[in-house]
Amino acid sequence: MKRGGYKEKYVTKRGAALCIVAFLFLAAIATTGASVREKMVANPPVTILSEGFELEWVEDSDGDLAPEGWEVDATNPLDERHWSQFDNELFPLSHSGEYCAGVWWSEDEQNERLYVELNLQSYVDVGLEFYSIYYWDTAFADFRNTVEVSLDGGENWTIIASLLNDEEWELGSGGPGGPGWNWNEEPIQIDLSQYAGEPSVLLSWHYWSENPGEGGKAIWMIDDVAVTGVEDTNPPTVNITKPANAIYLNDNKLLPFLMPVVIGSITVEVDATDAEGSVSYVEFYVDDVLKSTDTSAPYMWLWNETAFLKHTLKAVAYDTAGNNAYVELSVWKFF
Ligand SMILES: [Ca+2]
Ligand SMILES: [Ca+2]
Ligand SMILES: [Ca+2]
Repeated sequence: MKRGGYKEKYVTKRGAALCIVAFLFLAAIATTGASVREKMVANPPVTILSEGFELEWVEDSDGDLAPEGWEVDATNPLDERHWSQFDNELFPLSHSGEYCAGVWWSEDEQNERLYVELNLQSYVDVGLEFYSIYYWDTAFADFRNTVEVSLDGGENWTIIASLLNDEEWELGSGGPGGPGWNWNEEPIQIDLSQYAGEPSVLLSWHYWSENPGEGGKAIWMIDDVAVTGVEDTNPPTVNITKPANAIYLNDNKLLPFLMPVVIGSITVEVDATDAEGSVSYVEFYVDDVLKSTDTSAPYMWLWNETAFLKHTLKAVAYDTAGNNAYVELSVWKFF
């Protein structure tokens, strides 16, 4: 009887285990997981900013005259030694039209900035082009004509081109200015792609000296500023890498299985990449209820809520342009 009792118990346990396995097998047939992908579309470049300085300048946020929507930061005591609108009636300095933007030199301090805000959130392959008049001869060692970028609203600026100091920009044969001048002969072309995806990029033309208190040594004119970019319309690619088709016990993979079976808590891991643009964040859902958002790779969420039976795990990846893609996975969860 003793032996029979043991056997009976054993059979019952084995039967129950078989039942669960059979149940899971049947469930596996109904389980689907699919990654939604769209075909990559290559878009032509579009104009993000175009400025020929032909319209009358208006007051900026603190009363300086600037092109509409632009800002001028001024140091020199004289308004006409700040960045200003230059008329060809004085001297033909524009690249096209009647006007350009420029700074005239002064004996007094000049730390003169002209800048505009760009929203590059939806773009990739961003490029800047403008025409310019400047004296690149190395005689003025301390003097700077720099193109700069700020990502923190103007607190910190990064020089992306130093026209008087980088050999790369020793352009032009002089025009009416003579040798050492670039006189609107070739466009200045600067790649801004490293700032693609950024919602607020300040782009500045900065006329200044390494010696505080000094004025500039030569005029600097710019015209026909153009910023172009390619619109990112391609969503990221997203995959749930954990849980995979396996049985997990308290976040540890026990053995491969036909589908994900999770006993206890699990760290859900998602791989999200973007062939065009960059991934901004990943959302984690269980049965269409948002559980967590991760803004930096590796994208993870600890699913430690008690749950039983079949649930739909969904990960949605967004790029900086707002394009998104999702992947769904049926997961059997116990405890
Ligand atoms: Ca112009
Ligand atoms: Ca101002
Ligand atoms: Ca994208």
